[in-house]
Amino acid sequence: MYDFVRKQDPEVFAALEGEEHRESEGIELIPSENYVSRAVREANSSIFTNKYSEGYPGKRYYGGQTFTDVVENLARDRAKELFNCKYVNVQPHAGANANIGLYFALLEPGDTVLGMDLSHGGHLTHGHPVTYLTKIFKFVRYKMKNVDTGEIDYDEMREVAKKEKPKIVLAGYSAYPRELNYQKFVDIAREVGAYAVMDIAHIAGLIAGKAMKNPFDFGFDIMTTTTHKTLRGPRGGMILTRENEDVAKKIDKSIFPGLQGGPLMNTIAAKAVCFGEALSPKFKDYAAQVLKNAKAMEAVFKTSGIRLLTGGTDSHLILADVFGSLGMPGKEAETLLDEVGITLNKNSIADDTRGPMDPSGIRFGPPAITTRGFKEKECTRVAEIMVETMKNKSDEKKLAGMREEIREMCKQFPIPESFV
Ligand code: DSN
Repeated sequence: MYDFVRKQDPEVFAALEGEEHRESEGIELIPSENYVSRAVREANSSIFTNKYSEGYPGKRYYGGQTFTDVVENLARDRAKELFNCKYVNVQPHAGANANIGLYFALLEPGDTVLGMDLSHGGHLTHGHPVTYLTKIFKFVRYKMKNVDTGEIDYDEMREVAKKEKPKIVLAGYSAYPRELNYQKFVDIAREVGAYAVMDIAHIAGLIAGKAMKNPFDFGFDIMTTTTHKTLRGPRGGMILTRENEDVAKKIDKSIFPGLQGGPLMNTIAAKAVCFGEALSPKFKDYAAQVLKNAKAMEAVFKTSGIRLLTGGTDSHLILADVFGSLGMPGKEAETLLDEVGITLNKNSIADDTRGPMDPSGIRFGPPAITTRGFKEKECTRVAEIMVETMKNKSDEKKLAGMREEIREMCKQFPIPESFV
């Protein structure tokens, strides 16, 4: 593999090889990461990277679009089938671009978005003060009513919506482990005349695989997403519109020419391949297994007395208060687990008293190891190793044993090349 890079650029080749080894010899638990198939990788590194294709199928600004139109139409048709909607824009380069493009499609400067409080699981692009978005739009918040059950305070959400008159009621999160009550979101949005939007980036694969509910079934108007998390596609974004053609047109204009230039046609080809895989029956098995594996990991942490935010998980994601339970800051846990071959991320927990670079929690989940073929038994063992590692941080011999066990598990479950 990488024959041409090897011959031409040994320094980049060394980094590529290093990453190949790192990914195959370690346990990947960052819940927003995954392994893509070789077919997705081939399409993503394909000849389409040569092509400019500003515009949309049938309406491009440059010639030579016979094959770009084919792949973009395939990606669009498959995405619509997967998520059961009428319109889709597959051009956003990232989830952030999808959200930013959407705001500019639907809002005027000064308009308001009602979204999840960032310390309770929301995302930077849902209006974190460090983003430029807050210079243009107003972001107001709802929170969990009870951080130990994850119940959202829908009464507060309704009150804030009535007072602030948002144009978008935004659901979605990057660090919240529970299924939402979509009907309540839609009802509140309708009551105040707002669009109901869900950022499904984390759970897109679980919705596509029918393991979690589809917000469109409850009347959500728009969904934004990334394509590389549980959906197991190339790094990129997408905006889906349930049925409103006017809105879909505004979104298309907003993404191009409003926000982006030439679409990444190689990535769009890879999105088409990924969506084809997600339509296959095996994808449903994968999505269902992700949830079972997360439950197996949840059980180990609960038995070990480690506090889980929201009390557990309904999805692929677990947030553990390791500082509160073990006196170990999230950063230390991240580094320690990395040393035994387990990659996850430190994460703020709701109302964290520690700072974001050294927070109280860790966030982890099984999407990538599920792709690798791990079932409940292996996930239980991985969670046990995590807990044992954190509880025996100074026992070098024990830690070396854990590292060896992780290496062996990875050998037994090589990263698959194909999922269909
Ligand atoms: N960085 C992503 C995540 O890990 O959740 C969100 O953008």
